[in-house]
Amino acid sequence: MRQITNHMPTAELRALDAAHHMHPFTTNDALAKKGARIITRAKGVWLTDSEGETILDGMAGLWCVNVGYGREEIAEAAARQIRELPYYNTFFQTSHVPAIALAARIAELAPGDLNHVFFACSGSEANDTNIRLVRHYWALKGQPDRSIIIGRKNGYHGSTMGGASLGGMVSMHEQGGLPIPGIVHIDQPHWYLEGGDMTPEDFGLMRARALEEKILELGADRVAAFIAEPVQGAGGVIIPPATYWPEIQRIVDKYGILLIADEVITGFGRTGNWFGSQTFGIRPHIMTIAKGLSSGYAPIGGSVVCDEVAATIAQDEFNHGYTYSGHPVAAAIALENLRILEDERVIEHVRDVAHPYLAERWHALADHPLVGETKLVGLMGSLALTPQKGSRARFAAEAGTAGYITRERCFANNVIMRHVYDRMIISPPLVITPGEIDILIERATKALDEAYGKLKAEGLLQKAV
Ligand code: PXG
Repeated sequence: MRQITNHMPTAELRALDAAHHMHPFTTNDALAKKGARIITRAKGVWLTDSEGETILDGMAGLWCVNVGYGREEIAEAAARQIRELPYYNTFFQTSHVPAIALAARIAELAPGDLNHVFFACSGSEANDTNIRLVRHYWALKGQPDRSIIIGRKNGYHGSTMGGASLGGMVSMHEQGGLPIPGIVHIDQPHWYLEGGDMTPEDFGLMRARALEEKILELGADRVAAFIAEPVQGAGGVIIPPATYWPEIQRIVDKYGILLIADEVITGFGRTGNWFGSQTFGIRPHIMTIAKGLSSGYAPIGGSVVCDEVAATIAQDEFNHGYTYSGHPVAAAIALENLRILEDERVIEHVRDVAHPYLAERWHALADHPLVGETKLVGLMGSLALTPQKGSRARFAAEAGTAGYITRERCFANNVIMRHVYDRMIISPPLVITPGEIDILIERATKALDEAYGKLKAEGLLQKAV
């Protein structure tokens, strides 16, 4: 077998990557011409690429590496578990210690009576589980017609048939025959782009009441559940107005529909509490978890289910599961990750140190000529790029043009900050220090300066009419 290693020339690795590796969410022909940036190792908040450049990872991988890269304790926990029991299933009346311990630990950490965990390998799979789980729940309650699930436009719940259907990404629905039947979407609480002349508070109430309107339109006895992210992540770090979640909670309570909080990004410290539901005062019946559960060190996710729903499901065989549900190595990794989060008081660090410091520096970017607003909760933040300050105007250029140019300047300046259309987003590892935040802001500012210069030179600072 041919050895392909970290020490090969970048060009060779790129050529092999282009020849054989199909990248997710990528125009692979264009990437093949340009060549992927090849990441070879990482430590803390720092990535190293095949050219030896060090890059500050402002996205914690893909919103997941909460404890930072290179944790020896997690490597040891994985190795120990592989030696002891690398795999066994939990289907046929068997169990194993890592799955038991992880489920029990999640039940301790999760709010309210969310005491039961159904394991999956990713957020997408967990949301597919949720679709089947809530529909089966209502069938067992003698209400099989309660099968419709309401999601939100520009929400993100994964990329499987079910996950992408729950999500409201138009570009995903356009491919592959989505959404699947029985899933509908309401408008999102995105005040900056859609709030018009309304105050954020009034707008938040209006967008929450869209749920009530949809329930009444469909008939409450046909609605199984509402699913939403406490803060939309992939949609652009859209933090809803303060009025939004209390009104949503009132509506789901009133009509007795299940509330699924998709905590795949907001879970495990990202918003300054263990879960985003705590930050926003939400009482979900089910939480979707993944990403920060293992800090990305292993693919694992799950549905955290409240007592009543779990008790109902328990009456019957639930014909659902994955070969790797509760995989022992992934579970051992997740347990060690949760131990680190607790023992090193990482969530307290977010709340008391990193968030306050980042908030000061992030919101100062609002003075930049290219920045229309800045938002931050815990350690997830966004800023809107603007062609005209003070106006909340969109760019005349195709949505995402300014964002892409800015992202390219970030990449060139060795800081990872993503763009969602013309919004820039960050979600750094939770262990980031004030000194590293200074470097993040320094590089982001330089990237914004360069992007502003380029947009100006190319006549792209025009607002849409
Ligand atoms: N729910 C939420 C809220 C997510 O953010 C998923 C479910 C799906 O998880 P898996 O593990 O199946 O990917 C996610 C994933 C992006 C981006 O571009 C975001 C995600 C995944 C890939 C890209 O911001 N979030």
